[in-house]
Amino acid sequence: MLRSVRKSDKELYDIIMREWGRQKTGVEMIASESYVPVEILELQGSIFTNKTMEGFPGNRYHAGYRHLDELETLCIERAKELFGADHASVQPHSGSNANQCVYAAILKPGDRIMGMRLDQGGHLTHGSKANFSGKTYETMSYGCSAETERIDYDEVEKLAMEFRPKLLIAGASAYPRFIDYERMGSIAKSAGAYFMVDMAHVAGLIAAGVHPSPVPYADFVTSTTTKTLAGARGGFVLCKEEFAKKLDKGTFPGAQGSMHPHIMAAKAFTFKRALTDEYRDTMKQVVKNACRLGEALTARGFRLVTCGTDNHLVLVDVRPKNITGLQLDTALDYVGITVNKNQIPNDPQPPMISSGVRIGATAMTIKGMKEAEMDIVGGLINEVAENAENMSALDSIKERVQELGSKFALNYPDYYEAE
Ligand code: DSN
Repeated sequence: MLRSVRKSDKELYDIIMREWGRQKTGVEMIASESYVPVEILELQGSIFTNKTMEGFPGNRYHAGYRHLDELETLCIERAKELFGADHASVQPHSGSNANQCVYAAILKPGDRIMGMRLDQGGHLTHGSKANFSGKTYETMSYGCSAETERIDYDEVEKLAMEFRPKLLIAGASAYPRFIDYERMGSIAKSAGAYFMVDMAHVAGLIAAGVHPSPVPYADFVTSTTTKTLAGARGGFVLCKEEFAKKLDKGTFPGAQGSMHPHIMAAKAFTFKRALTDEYRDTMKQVVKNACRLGEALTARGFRLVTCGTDNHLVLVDVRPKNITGLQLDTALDYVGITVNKNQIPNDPQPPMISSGVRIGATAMTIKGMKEAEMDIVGGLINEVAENAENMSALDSIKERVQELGSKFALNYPDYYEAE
């Protein structure tokens, strides 16, 4: 793989090889990242890249659709089987696009939507003023209780009954706890709203049965196939049968044009693989590892938002170490541990500085780390936090991170190595 690029565009080839070096032995702990199996890399580069197509199986706008119809039908069936859904749209290019497809299906500009506040763990596309969702729709946001740092469902209910959104959205990018989808669904019903769950972060945990599923309660469920699903870089939407036609229309021509069939093939592989025992065991280990990492950090004086986690990530208040999220994220990146700065609920710092970091266990669990390594990583993170401006200490920690990362190196047999 990449043999041709190496010959025809060395500059580009070299960038990819430098990134390969970083990924191969780095300690990757960004909560939205994972490592895909080599089949995903192959499928995303397949000859389906060449095909342009609009419409849906059996109803296309371009000729030459017979094999693409087979592919899309297979992908839809696999998504439905994995999540127990009535209907699936597998054309969305990303999680943001998946949300846009739902909005296009059921909303008009100016309609009201209500989602979780970005600075409390929500997502840009759930109504942030910086995003199309906050510019196109009238928005109201809910957040977490100041005391428990968990979603304040009573407040959600009060706000929803006052604001009467047309769409209530659950789902988050930086929330370490289960979300009560049943309660949110019943609030949406009382308020006369559609109910959408953006499960992008936890979709793999849901597929593996280690996290409650929103499918029985939500009218629409959106997701990426990356993150904990650890597959294609794309999106999809599930819905109840009664909304199938609306969703398809919202996807095309509502929000998107032609599809990306090469990515659709990789999505189909992602859904099949998520049914295997090996994948389920990995997801179980992801949650165990996130819990152990949280314990390791707490034991060393960090404070965890909500005091722990139910899923693949911990949200860490770094103020007990007298540093900011930005300082810790930068120092960790220097030693080879990749996380992201993240605001914590009611954060006094702006987003680009933040009082916290978000740390995910998915990628390193896929590389084979278990609880014992989470203890080691917790210790290394603490050493970095306590020596964030001491370059000689950071250089020595970097050597130990490289040694640890090398023991869990990424392995794509006959892929890059075969050059
Ligand atoms: N939503 C962003 C994140 O969680 O990192 C990107 O997927």
